[in-house]
This record gives sequence, C-alpha cells and structure tokens, in this order.
Amino acid sequence: MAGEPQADCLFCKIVAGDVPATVVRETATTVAFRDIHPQAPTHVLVIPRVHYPDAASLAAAEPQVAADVLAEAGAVAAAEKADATGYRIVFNTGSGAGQTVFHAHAHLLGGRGLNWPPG
Ligand code: IU
Repeated sequence: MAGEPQADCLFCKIVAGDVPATVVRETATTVAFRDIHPQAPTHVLVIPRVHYPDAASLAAAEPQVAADVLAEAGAVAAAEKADATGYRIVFNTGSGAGQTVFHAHAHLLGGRGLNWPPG
C-alpha cells in the first residue's frame, strides 16, 4: 500500500536501519544521508520515511511530508555551508531522467559551481 514500507526498497531498508548509511540529519518524517557516489563536495539524499515512488506522488498524498523533505534539504545545505555559494535540489523522476531508486528522494548538491542546463 502507498506510504507503507516496501520489502524490496533499499531506502525503506535505510529508514529501518537494516542497511547502513552515513546519516547527517533525521526528523520524525525524514532521513538525510550521504550519497555513496557523490557528484559534488556536498551530496546528500533527503528521503521521507514513508514510501512513495517519486516526489510528485509523495506531494500528492502527503504534502506536509514533501514540504519537510524540502525544508530538510535547505537545513542540510546550511549545515554544510553549501548555502554560501548556492546549491541545487534535484528530484530525478523516471528512469529516463536518471531515477534508479524508486523511493522519493531529494538530491542536495553543493560545494562547487553547478552548470545549467544539467546533463
Ligand atoms: P537516483 O536519482 O534514483 O538516481 O538517485 C539514487 C541515488 O542513490 C544515487 O545517487 C546513488 O548513488 C544513491 N545510492 C546510495 O546513496 N546508496 C545506495 O546504497 C545506492 C544508491 I544502491
């Protein structure tokens, strides 16, 4: 059922503590941890504890939790001092856009110059 933990979901396992991650911040509704393949000096994933396959479906079903994810991305940027030079919050949605883990997550990228448009 939407919102419930999925047995085959890597990020649900991180939320449950069954798969290790380098957690930088936690709230009642979110977990933030370092990406294992960082694409910038700061590359942190912010995920909701609840399972939805992507950001839009999370926002449609649980808008407050989607807002929590965004607010936490900003809090991580501030904690990492990435807000001094600018940062990017990315929600890859669909395999054609590079989504590989189908549990909603924000990429918080910062600590270097970021080009536009992205690849
Ligand atoms: P994507 O937007 O779905 O492609 O992002 C998934 C990210 O999850 C990607 O950047 C991976 O490097 C990252 N990741 C991780 O941090 N830990 C893992 O065990 C796995 C993927 I698998």
